[in-house]
Amino acid sequence: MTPGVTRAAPADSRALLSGNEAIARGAVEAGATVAVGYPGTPSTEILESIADRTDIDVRWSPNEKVALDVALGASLGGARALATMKHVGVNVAADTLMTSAYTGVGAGLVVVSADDPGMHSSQNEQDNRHYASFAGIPLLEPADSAEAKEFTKLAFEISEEFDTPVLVRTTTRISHNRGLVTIGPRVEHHNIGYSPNPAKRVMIPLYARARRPALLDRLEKLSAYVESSPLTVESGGTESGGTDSGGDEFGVVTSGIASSYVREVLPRARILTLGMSYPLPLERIRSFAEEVDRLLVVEELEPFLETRIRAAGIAVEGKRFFSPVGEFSPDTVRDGFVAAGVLEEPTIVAPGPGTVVRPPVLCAGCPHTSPFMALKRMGAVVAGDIGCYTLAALQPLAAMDTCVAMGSSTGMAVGLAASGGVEGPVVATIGDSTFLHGGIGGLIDAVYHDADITVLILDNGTTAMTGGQEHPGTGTTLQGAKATPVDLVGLCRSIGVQDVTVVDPYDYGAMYGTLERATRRKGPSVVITNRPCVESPVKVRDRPYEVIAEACTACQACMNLGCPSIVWTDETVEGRRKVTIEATTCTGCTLCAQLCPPLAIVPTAVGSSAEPEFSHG
Ligand SMILES: Cc1ncc(C[n+]2csc(CCOP(=O)(O)OP(=O)(O)O)c2C)c(N)n1
Repeated sequence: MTPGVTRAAPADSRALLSGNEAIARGAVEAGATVAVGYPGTPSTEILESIADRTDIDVRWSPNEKVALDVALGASLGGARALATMKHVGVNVAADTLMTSAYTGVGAGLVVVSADDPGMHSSQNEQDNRHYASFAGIPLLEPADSAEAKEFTKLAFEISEEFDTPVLVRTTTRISHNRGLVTIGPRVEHHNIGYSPNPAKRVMIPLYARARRPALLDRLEKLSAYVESSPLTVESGGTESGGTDSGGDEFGVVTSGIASSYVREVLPRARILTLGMSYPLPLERIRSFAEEVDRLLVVEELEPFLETRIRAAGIAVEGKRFFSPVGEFSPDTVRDGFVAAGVLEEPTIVAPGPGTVVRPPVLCAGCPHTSPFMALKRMGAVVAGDIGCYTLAALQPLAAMDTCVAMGSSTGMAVGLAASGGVEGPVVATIGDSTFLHGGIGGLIDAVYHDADITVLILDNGTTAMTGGQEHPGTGTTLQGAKATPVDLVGLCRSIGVQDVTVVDPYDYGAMYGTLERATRRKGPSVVITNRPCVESPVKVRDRPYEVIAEACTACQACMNLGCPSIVWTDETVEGRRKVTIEATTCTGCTLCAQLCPPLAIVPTAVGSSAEPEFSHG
């Protein structure tokens, strides 16, 4: 759990907060009493930063849909509620989101979508502003931490005033950058009580039909609101003559992080920054456009603003100059303005050595390593999933055939087996958090259709990929309470899987043998690994191993593990390099020793200089 920076800061002081911490602070000051989400970069720290508050019920849900369901339920029950997730998480929650626009809210309901342009840590770079227009709900886009806090507070008010969920959309640079934020007091928002209203909340066709015009009517009111809202800010335009003059030659419409880049690159230009970008303040934009010769839109990813502005009959240019692909930076924005002919200086690329690009690898001693070695050796077709173990797609393990969306592995394995076109065993590999998030349905389908697949649940007791969050299988909640852990073996058996085996992934022979037997079986089987993540709070370390240099034949079998603790030496045998082990990072998992044909890898001797301090897990 990340320490609660926002909680520590006294009211009326200033603090340097990340956008995520600022959003959390906004919810705190708005008096939210329920905050719920599912981890996902770049959104995770929002909830973590307020996890130790006693006045807010802060929770991880098994997935984003449940998180939004909980938040909507809490809102209808009279509590201000915050739901947080990464952009792809909104896909999971979309079913609820779309219809929550019909039901409206009780107390304020704010949904945060943290998007990831450039895919730093994601499987796609979808632009979730579209969800606001798709669902018909208002969209706020903060441009820095200070706005992240203020907009979140305002979002609760808009939610209640217009009876709608409000989407606050950030991107990685907003979520993770730090900026000065003025800390205000928490204004307690006492529960407004639950008032039953089935005609508004039971969305059977009869009632839902009446809510659709209500939704459109609300959007009209929001359109009127945004026209005079201080969320739309005009800046620049103080000087005239030449490019970047602040004159009338051109004006820029922008939102979110792109607006910060525009202000950095063209500090004097006329800029209209949209804090609320759905619905759009089209009349404000129209009058702004009339005051300038050319209107440019600078927005990251999709032409969301550009398309709507053009559809309103306003001449505008944007994606011709500013790419819809990847993340912006001041440099790419500068290049766009040069291409548009409003700026003459091209980007100067600073000379320098740059950073060394290292391919990501699984940690030393990661319990996900040996299952993938075994699967590769077996020639299995592996439907992978999303988690640390996705790194097994890369060399040297290179043992994954597909990876699409969280929880998809189980269903995709069923489909691969049903295709009739796959030779060899079909195995779905899925982490414990991901299995509970979205993988169970595919396993139920495997039982239902008696699919010849094996589901390998890589249970490391945490949500490692996003930094080690609790989940329903860990036995603890985000706020540190003890919980009943989901019994994975019992769960799999209860849905009808006959063959469920738990295996130690640090025993390569057992791992291989178990998978081989399970995949030979007709019908679905489940194999569950049982070693905790090496980065878990209780570090699992044993005596480190070392290579007896004289015994090493440079066969390099151990290198197939891709363990970052095993490194080359300069000593060679027939042109092949021998290896050694970094004792400081070796966890003593023993896998390399198990794989070493000449038995050249052994535990360090007690008291040897290579032996760091270690603790038994
Ligand atoms: C819909 C969605 N929500 C959240 C994420 C972020 N995310 C990626 S992997 C992962 C879970 C990883 O945990 P687990 O399955 O236990 O595997 P581990 O990393 O521990 O090996 C999460 C939350 C995502 N990619 N997609």
